[in-house]
Amino acid sequence: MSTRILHATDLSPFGRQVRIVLAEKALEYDKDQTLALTRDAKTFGKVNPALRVPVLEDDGKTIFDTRIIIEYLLAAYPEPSAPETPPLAPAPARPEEHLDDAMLLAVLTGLLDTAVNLSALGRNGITEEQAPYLGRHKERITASLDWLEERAGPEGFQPGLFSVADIAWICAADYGESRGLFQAGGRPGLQAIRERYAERPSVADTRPQ
Ligand SMILES: N[C@@H](CCC(=O)N[C@@H](CS)C(=O)NCC(=O)O)C(=O)O
Repeated sequence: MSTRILHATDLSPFGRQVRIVLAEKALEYDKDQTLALTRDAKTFGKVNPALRVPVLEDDGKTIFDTRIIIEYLLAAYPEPSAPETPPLAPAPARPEEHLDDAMLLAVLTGLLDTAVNLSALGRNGITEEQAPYLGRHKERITASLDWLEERAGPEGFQPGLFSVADIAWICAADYGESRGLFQAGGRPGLQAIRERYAERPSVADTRPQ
């Protein structure tokens, strides 16, 4: 039994970002969906007050929030593992581009947060007529995609590296498309990032079926 446990559902797009990094680092772990399915806020809240997964247990630490888990994994396990080219980025942001890279990740997180929210409210039967704020959600998705497209270069978001932003985008795009929330098509830069990494084992092996 591994001492590393990833709490998430198999379909969670945030959990998938962590699974891609774990695969890139060839780190073994056990999956546990119990926390994700816990409806009791008191129990869940003791682990993550946001009541959300993913949560990672590693080396005696309990870590929540995707960005923080990935930052932790990159720092705790700096050795490159996957033989693929380009290599996984050593950190979420490049020191010399720290502000721009941090804002990029903020937009990507906001995009996926908004998509997850829209999907959950849709499942609850909430329509835009009942909650006009849903319209704002949709505008935010379009504005985010347009903004990201302007920054998607031919080698992804960080030339020469498989970046955390590339991972966040791939997971958001696959999720958005599978739920019918948005399409990457029509935005060639963003679409090219997905195609570039579609066959990379960490990406292909974690793609929801
Ligand atoms: N900011 C969080 C968001 C995670 C998130 O939204 N997780 C979803 C699953 S993909 C969740 O747990 N949703 C349950 C809920 O909102 O009650 C992160 O980056 O880890």
